[in-house]
Amino acid sequence: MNNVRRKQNPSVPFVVQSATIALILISLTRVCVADEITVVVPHDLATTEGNTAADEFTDPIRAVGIWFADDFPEVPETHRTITGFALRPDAAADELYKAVWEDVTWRFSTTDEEDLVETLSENLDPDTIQTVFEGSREFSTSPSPLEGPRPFDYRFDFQTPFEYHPSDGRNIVWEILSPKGYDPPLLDDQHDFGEGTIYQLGTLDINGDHSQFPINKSLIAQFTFAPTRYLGDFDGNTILDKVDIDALSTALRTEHPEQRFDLTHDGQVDREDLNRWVDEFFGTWSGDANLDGEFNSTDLVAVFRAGHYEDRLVANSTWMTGDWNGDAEFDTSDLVTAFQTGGYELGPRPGVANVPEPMTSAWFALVLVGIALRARHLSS
Ligand SMILES: [Ca+2]
Ligand SMILES: [Ca+2]
Ligand SMILES: [Ca+2]
Ligand SMILES: [Ca+2]
Repeated sequence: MNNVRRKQNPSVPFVVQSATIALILISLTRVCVADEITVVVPHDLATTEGNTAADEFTDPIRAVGIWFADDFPEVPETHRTITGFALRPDAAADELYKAVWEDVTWRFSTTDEEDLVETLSENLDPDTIQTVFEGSREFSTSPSPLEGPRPFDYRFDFQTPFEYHPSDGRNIVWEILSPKGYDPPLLDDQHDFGEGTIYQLGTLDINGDHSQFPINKSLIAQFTFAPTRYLGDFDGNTILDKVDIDALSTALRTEHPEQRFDLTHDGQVDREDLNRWVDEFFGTWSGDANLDGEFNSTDLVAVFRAGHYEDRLVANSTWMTGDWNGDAEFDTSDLVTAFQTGGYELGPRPGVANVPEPMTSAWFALVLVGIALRARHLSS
């Protein structure tokens, strides 16, 4: 299973060896986090102290809350990815806080509803629900400033980003599952909305579904929005690279793939998702094996040098060794995919408004012949 790579052929011409070395050196990545932005919800309480939410739970707890699309300030259309949020300790929390929450799960979804209903599960939309964090997390808070509200330092950084844009008009619903309970600091929340509405609710029975404590206040939160391409960072290392696209390709071939690989949000993980990663998130062409942002002869030399073209090893190929349609093989269908996309020797991918026409079939046939000849030369 692990030894699928072929041995290096010592008779490969020096020029190809150099190209292979160059491939390794110039492989690029896309950094995702450089232009994150943060926004406070509700925005009119960004610099104003709210009420006090005094809750302590040392029993198992399951809790749900809501934030409203209308309460978000303007967020650029290019930033549709929430990478985390932070809560603000209340000004009355005069002690520094430090604690570890063990084995917690946070889930996000969206809703068209104006408030919550007391059956917890009915608030989470099965079409949009996504686990954004699972595991243990340490929290600590900073000393209070002399004036004004405290910093947003009660941070919930996501492992899996959540695609959301307030201009779509849907509200956010979040859920926390904590089998060991937790002991938060006093949190700053927004003003009372009055009786009869529910903006947070929970139960001390983690498997239970009926609310024991509905609350008509919502927490003040600071959200972090990253560029949308952050959705394609599957290993969470803040860069897009071959690890991410290979993870997506593997998901394509998995019977029950994780929902985070559904980049088009259509309920399926398929070639459309691969295309979105390549075209929109990484911003390159199908065929760009070394992910340097261009599809050119360097990529073809590299993939034929790797020697996976129509080899007899099953499911042994990756993006860098010529599998550009996600079936784990490098064969003619990958070349068809890449050349029909039409990026060969066009340089870096332009903006989506300026996508060139696919290559004509005659020119395409000529290129394929050239590739076949080169493949034969390299393998001889
Ligand atoms: Ca990554
Ligand atoms: Ca999809
Ligand atoms: Ca390339
Ligand atoms: Ca393939």
